[in-house]
Amino acid sequence: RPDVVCLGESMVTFLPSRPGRLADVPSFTRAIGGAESNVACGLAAAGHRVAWVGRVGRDGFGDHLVETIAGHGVDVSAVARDPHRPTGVYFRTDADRATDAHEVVYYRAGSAASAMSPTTVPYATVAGARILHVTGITAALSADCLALVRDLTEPRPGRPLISFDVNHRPALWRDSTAPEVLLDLANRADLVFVGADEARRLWGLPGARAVFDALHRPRLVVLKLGKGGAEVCDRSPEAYADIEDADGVTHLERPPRVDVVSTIGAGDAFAAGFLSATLRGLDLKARVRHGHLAAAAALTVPGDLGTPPGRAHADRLVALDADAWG
Ligand code: KDG
Repeated sequence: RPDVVCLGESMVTFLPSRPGRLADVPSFTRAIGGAESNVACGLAAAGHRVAWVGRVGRDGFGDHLVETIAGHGVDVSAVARDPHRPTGVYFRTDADRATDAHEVVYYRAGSAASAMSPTTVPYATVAGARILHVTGITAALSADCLALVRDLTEPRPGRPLISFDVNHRPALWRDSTAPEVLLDLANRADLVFVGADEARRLWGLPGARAVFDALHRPRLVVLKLGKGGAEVCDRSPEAYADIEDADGVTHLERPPRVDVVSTIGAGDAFAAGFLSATLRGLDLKARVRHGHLAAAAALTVPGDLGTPPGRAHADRLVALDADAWG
């Protein structure tokens, strides 16, 4: 059985051949995207047994996704093929260097993945894994997909540790329920990843501590601050025993400085690095630093998936003192 199951929609992604408005980009290069399969690929690269659970069309794009993700070492045996609905795709532009603004156009309404439901993905699919990783993207795909995420995150004896990345994609939410729905899902999880911008936009919450205090179930909240690093709040103060400047509850860990090519996929890579170190039982500071290293690899390539340092190399980098980490 896999140690980790990552569930969600993956899409064929079209990356622009040059910067500028979508209206002006003349051609695109095919790549793959999908927040949860990105996390799965990152975990496989770090040497873990991981499965991606999703649904794609019975079409060439579906073949491409399944074959490419399998090629990263991810178990795709539970990926369903839908004979009636297509594989989702999306196009995007390069981000503006100063503002990080970019255009994204999804063609995924009515996609194969949007037909995932508690019936098509029974709990048995994830039972027995150590971690189940899901995101707020799935909640926005359809009522059935939301029901599925709710079902899989129900409190059950012996359920996997639930890792939830809020991943608020405003373009996918057709009504105003995102703040409430995503807060409820975060509250069903054990471990929550959220961007500082998302926490402020969705809930008006200004920091990791504020998010933490607004939730009752998660043991750990990781607030991602982009170039500022990541702030973590943990319910178990002993997790901080080795961190000198920790106040017992909140700790900020800075990232290495890199020349950013594209921020897309960096959050997923961070989650993969963090979860990998979690599976290995590393301390909290090392977990965040492994997240930062994996994110740095994704930040320096145009697509979603970077090539993070191997485990032994990453461990040496993580062990460097604070000067190296800025
Ligand atoms: O996290 C990267 C994802 O945003 C990208 O791969 C596409 O999953 C995606 C989405 O729904 O935005």
